[in-house]
Amino acid sequence: MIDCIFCKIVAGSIPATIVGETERSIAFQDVQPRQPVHILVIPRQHHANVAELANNDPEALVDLMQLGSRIASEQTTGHFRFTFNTGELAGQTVFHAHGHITSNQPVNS
Ligand code: DGP
Repeated sequence: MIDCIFCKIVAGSIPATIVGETERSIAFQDVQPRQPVHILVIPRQHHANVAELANNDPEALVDLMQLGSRIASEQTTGHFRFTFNTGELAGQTVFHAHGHITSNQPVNS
């Protein structure tokens, strides 16, 4: 998608601090962290939200969850949230499916 900021991160045309990746998914630092750990995990392919991802490409969703769980185990003490804002009225502002990993328990705390 031409105007999708996360597609541009996937393409490498805008920078991001990437913390992990697979063939299907990328994890990177949120630009406006709300917790000491705040990572976004996205599918490389564009889907508007997690519900569409689940319906259209469930294997990609599993891959995203596995990558996110691995990053969370590396960066937190094992206490974290993994959330998907879905829809504008639920707070979604970027319409490329993404999970937020947030934690106030970074691994060195
Ligand atoms: P949501 O509100 O659930 O759609 O979350 C979108 C998140 O994306 C928000 O926490 C800020 C983050 N974000 C927006 N633009 C960029 C960007 O260009 N780079 C990075 N790393 N994060 C971004």
